[in-house]
Amino acid sequence: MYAQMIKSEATSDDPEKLAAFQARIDAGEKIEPKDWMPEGYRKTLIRQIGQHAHSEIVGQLPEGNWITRAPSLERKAILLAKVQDEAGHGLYLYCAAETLGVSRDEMTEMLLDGRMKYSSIFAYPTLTWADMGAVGWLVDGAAIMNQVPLQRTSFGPYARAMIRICKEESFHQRQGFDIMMKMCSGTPAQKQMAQDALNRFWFPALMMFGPSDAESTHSAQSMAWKIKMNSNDELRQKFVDQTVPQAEYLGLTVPDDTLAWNEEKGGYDFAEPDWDEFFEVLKGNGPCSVDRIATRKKAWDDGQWVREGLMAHAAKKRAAKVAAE
Ligand code: FAQ
Repeated sequence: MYAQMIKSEATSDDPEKLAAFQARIDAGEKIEPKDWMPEGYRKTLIRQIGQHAHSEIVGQLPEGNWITRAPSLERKAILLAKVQDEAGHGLYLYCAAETLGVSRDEMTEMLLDGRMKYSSIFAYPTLTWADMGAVGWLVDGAAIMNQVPLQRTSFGPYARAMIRICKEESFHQRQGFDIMMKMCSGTPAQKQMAQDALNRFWFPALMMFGPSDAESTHSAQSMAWKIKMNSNDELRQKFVDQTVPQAEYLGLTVPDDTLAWNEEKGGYDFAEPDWDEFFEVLKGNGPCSVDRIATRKKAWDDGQWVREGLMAHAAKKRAAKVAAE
């Protein structure tokens, strides 16, 4: 079905319908699944929402890694709840994408065979407990910066899913910052562990917003369709401006010698991440890329019997209903 949709994108949309559609977007109306939409709009949404869903699901892995090793029962319960929230986010987002005519199975297959991506940040390892703090503080912090504006995105199911997701991400960000505060007010070794986590996660967190505006292939069209509300560089700048004072409050040093407040622009000047590294991660060459996909593939294969059982049950119920009619 998805393959058919991609084919049909080649047929150009009716210009009158396109103009009426753009007028609805410009007037701030929400587009709902059964409304007419350009094939490019549908395809872009499937790509973005599907990749977002995959990111939430794959994003459970680096933190799931620490559930059994959390330093106290309370920390374990909090981390467990957070990781379960991420699973919930993935499920709402898969549902939102399914309203566009793609199935969850198809999206999963595309993730596993490399046709769909997941956020670059989850290709990095979580080496110490302080990484749980850095992930909550920086990764959820970056996710919120990107997702709060998406509550106003033009596609109704996506915008509505974002409302709940953002509330939960705010809790996640706070719990991460709380871990960092504890580590930074602990022993010198604990504070050093927090600094090391910041050193390793700073640039990968900046990469979460995507390539620079000059390199972004989708931004212009996605912003015209209000699938994206801000450019990648705008959000990256806002994230740096918000996060640097938080690092100062913690007594940590952002690992960027060039970082300086720029009075004129009212924001920080900062170093770009290593974009070669980013594009390597996107190609599946991140430090944990192979492991992440192998883990998802194993989960998918292990769940085969459940899917078959559900289908057999549904077929049996259908047959019983037909026999009774
Ligand atoms: N990683 O033209 P653009 C989270 C790709 S949720 C991987 O700028 P676009 C919660 C992009 O797909 C994190 N790929 O693309 C959590 C495109 O390739 P394609 C996920 C990336 O779509 C926290 C190409 O580069 N959030 O963290 C990345 O307009 C803690 C060109 O780029 C979302 O998905 C990247 N970082 O803008 C969970 C939010 N950046 O597809 C667990 C929604 C770019 O043509 C624990 N998504 N690419 O092959 C978005 O806002 C956008 O899709 C962007 C990228 C901003 C990510």
